Amino acid sequence: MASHDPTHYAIRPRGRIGRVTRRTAVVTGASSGIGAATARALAAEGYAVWCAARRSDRIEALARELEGTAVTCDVTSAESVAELAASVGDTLNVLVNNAGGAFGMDPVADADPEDWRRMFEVNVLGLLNVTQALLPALRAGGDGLIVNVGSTAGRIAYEGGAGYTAAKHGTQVVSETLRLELVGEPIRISEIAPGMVRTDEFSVVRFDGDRAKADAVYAGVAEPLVAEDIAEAIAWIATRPSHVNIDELVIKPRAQAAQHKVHRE
Ligand code: 8X3
Repeated sequence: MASHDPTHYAIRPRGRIGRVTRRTAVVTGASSGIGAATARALAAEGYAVWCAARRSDRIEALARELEGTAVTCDVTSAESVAELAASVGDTLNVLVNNAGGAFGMDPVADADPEDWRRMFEVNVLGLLNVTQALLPALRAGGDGLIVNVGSTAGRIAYEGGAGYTAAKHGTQVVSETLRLELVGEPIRISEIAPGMVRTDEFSVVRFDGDRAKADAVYAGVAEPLVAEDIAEAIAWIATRPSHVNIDELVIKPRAQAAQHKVHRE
């Protein structure tokens, strides 16, 4: 995907390669799935990408591939996030708050509060930590963009999903609030809300490694979305001209008309 504006990358340069300037991006949760695909998509658009995640081996391999920077980072740890901010330095153009996840699928009556705590920590408090730490650099960059990876789960409720849907509603509300609070500053706020995306880990993690339960989520669905579908949309958001704020983008596979209305063959 090419930028439609050849001057786009030249705004508030941070790094220089010869005479060419590069815009900068941070992607959290970059070790797999939507995060890794987004890091690749932004690098393909010419961004210098900081790949942040807990699993060092994965992000180091990705950073080598993209000629980016790997930062081992747990978004739920303030110290870890401070190290990410120190690595990024004084200016930043794009922050993709992608780190997140679902743990468990129990009804409210039986849910494990520890699962809920982890979901709130990574999907909401982690997003807060990283956003607070990198806002000064986004401001200083003069042309900042925050893309929060939410979910259709941040728009609706479904049985067994309350912990995750509550957390992703949190992602949505924080995005909306930030847009209000930062208006007038050179920072755009977008939220992308994917529906059914088949990645290597999301459902396997949700069901604590139970592959059969994870596979059942996608059973008979001809073409669930893949991570690259979401990554391309994020790269598109990032390459709009600076005055264009894509507030929110809900993306579902054609087979998913609504959360409960999924065509299975
Ligand atoms: C993932 C979408 O349907 O599993 O964010 O809640 S769903």
